[in-house]
Amino acid sequence: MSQPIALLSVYDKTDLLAFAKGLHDAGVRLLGSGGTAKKIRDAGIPIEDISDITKAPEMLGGRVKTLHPAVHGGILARNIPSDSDDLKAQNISPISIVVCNLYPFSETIAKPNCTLADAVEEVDIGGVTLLRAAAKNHERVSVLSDPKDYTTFLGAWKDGKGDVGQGLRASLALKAFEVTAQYDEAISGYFREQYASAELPAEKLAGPVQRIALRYGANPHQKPAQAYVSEGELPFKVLSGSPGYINLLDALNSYALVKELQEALGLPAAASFKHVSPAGAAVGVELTETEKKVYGVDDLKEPLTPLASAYARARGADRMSSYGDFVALSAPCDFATARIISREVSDGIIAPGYTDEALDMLKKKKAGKYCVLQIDPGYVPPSIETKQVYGIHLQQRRNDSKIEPSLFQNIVTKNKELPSSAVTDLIVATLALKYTQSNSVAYAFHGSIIGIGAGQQSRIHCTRLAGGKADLWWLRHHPRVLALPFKKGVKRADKTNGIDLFVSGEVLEGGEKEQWESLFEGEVPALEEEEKREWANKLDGVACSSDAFFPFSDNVHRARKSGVRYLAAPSGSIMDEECVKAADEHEIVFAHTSLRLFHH
Ligand code: 93A
Repeated sequence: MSQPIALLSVYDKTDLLAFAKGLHDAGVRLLGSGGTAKKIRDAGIPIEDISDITKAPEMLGGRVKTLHPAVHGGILARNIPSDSDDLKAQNISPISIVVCNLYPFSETIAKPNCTLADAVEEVDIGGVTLLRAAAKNHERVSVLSDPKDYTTFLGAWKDGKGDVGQGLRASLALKAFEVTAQYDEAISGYFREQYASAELPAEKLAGPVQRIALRYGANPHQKPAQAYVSEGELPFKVLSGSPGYINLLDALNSYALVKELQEALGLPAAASFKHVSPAGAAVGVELTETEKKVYGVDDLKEPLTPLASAYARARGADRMSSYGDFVALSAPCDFATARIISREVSDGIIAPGYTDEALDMLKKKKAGKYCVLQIDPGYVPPSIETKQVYGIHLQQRRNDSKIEPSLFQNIVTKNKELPSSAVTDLIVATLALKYTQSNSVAYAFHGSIIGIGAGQQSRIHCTRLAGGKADLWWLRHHPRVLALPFKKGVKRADKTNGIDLFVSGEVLEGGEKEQWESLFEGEVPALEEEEKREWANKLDGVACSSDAFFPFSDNVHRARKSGVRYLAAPSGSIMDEECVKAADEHEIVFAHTSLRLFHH
């Protein structure tokens, strides 16, 4: 057998001499690129220059050192007759070991004075090629990309008399692949930032738009910020305004929700998002005259289209939370829907399209700064999603579970009567949870979320929070609320606030009390506890869903207080039986879904 050959080309020369000596002592012939060979030779260890085998000098100031068929033929040749013949014909010797680490690209660009030219020179070409070629051919070749592996490798080489074994070659190859992947990511990230700069609006970039610069991240001091896809183009266009980081989190989560709602129920759907959870979500179920009043759309001249009904419901269920919302629509935005949005304080919208007149109206909002995004309804996100937290990549299969009527078939209570309207509400509640920060519990009625408890660590707090919101929503239907004598000219947002203070029974004093009273013609006596209780008893048929099992029956009892008759949650708690018993006590229909829906 001919003498094994190791090719060494390293930027980081940590522990290089000891390793080179070890290899030489083990009978390995050494080849090195310029600086690497010099260092080893200067230490008295025999090594040849790569240029001795390529018969070509390093050139272009070091840009071409190892890029040569004599090198890559030697690395990539398999142990098969045709490859051996090719090597023989070209007088090339096979290489068994590649030792290489790369120019420090990330460290260079992190320096405050790094210029574009500095960065360009740090893009390692030959080293990446060495690593990838050797990793590709790991069936025969060992690739060392990290000085920390030198000692283990040398030990294995000696023990195996020149064969370190397939297991070690495979793990070294994987490491090399990871190194080149990270290296490429750092390079593309840097150039993305340089060449798709903030001054260049997304629409004006040549070719498909892969990236948009964002004003800032979650907070104004978090700059730079961007949104991009690593392949293809972004599935949405910015028609107006300039989205921020949280706008996009809202837009992408809320669109996913409305798209699924429409698919599941065959009705146009809308959502009103705040801080990456729905404040409201609904499908286009027609509104009663009372509901129109409660949702603040009774004065609209335009008849409500199904899409407009969906948004009126989504926006109107919790008007306090929806203030400054991000809107998502499952169908192209029509004039009636745009008209509702135009009167509200809102941050932006995402929809698969806009009629001309709807777009004109939306573009005028916020003095032209309203964010209008158009998403490709045919877009299918990748099945694997990755995010980075504190420097660590976390990867998972996307939550592609389908929320459909069959999910609620396993009814575990005595009462098993689940009408189709309740199935619709359970789908609305459950789908909303799929896109709500966990823990979460949602109540739904008439195709609309009426209360949602998001992001609480304790489930009962979610159930109470959502129930409390549902209670306020219901109190807003109280005849005394509908007849509140607001003065002419009181702004919509002030009315919303005034009603919220009235129904929540907040005790007002001093200036706040005066201000509240100034909204009305004449005196407005408070809603008495007894009146509230009586009214609460009139609500029935509400659906409630939970993103994970109920750990205690208190959740079931609490839900009933807000008119819940239909309940859905995964099973799995040791208290399941207690929860079912509580549901039976209230004649609730309880479906065990066996589907957990945490969302973070
Ligand atoms: O500029 S390069 O991309 N061109 C090459 O052909 C090449 N081959 C190896 N840089 C190249 N290398 C890199 O040189 C290696 O990745 C290593 O980081 C460095 C070692 O250079 P030297 O042996 O001259 O110190």
